[in-house]
Amino acid sequence: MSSLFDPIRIGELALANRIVMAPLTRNRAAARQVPSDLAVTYYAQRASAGLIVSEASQISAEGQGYLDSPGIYSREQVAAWKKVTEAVHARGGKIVVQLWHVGRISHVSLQPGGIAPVSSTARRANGKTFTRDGFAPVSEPRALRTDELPRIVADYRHAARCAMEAGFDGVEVHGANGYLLDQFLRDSINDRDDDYGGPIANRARLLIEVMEAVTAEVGSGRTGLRISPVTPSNDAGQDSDPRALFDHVIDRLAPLKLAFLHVIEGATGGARDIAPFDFEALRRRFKALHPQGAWMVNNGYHRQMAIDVIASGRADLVAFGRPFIANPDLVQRLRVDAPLNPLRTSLLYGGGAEGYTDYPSLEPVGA
Ligand code: 8OZ
Repeated sequence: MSSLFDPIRIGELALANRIVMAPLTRNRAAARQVPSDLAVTYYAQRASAGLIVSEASQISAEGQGYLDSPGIYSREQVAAWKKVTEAVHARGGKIVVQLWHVGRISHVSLQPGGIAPVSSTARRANGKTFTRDGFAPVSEPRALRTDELPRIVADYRHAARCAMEAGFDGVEVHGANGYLLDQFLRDSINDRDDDYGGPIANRARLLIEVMEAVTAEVGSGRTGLRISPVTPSNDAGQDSDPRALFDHVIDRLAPLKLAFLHVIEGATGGARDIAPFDFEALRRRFKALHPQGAWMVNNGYHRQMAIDVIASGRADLVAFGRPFIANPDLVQRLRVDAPLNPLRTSLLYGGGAEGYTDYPSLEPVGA
């Protein structure tokens, strides 16, 4: 029987345990979307995770949708991320960067030149984002032309190359939560009539092209993908047949031999049973077609659920989000069944050290 606390090898990565720090948006980047020195401390404090997936980091200036989220496309960003990866590695941890393009979940004030954000569609999402002037409704997007999509794929590939230069152990492509790739996947959003809209094979095309480009750049054994088959966040609605959609994605990804698939069960940060979906059937299909790939689960796991899901073989890795914000030594606390620090939710997004690097460990870090 496997234990949550046992080491595991996934692709090229040897992990000390099966506990993953989930990607967590914190909106504390400095000017020009450069990770701050506080981020170095924050990630280093959490390096006992078997694997850290960094906060979502935009692949291009156009990919940004929230104030002060970091990027992974400029020299300056790469140099700053290098300090993060070195600090995590110095403490024996592993870290991949999450590659993000928000698509239509953005605001003109966050876009280069103040122009419309891009998407699969020209229809605006019903939602808000956080800008320099506070919360604002997201802007009306411009539908990407077919001939622009190779440039989007190239932007992912460029960001993947930057990730390797920054010393990351790999990358996770953000295919979830109603952002650009999900805006192509779901027929609740994608209203295109070109080769990237309509049937499932067309809606999945951009994601597959992105995964091919990213794996070509960093290697399959260092690449993962995050999906959220039924998460309605960011006005994503529900696809008419998420089972068929994600079966197709899993089938098409098989030749790429990914290191892991990261699956959000239910609504991220919300109910696990938001909409009916047979995650276990998806897992079995993944395992049949991707024998080398790790199945990473996420959303609302507490200690016993995580121990049980690993022991039963229904997952290889468990990603914790909010518990990792409030508990830098979450692995140790889970190991000894210690109480967890409460999360200060008012300090999640933006600001400085408070609510970021000041959560206490059981033992002083480094002791
Ligand atoms: C919370 C706030 C802003 C962005 C996601 C990247 O849901 C996010 C995100 C979460 O995937």
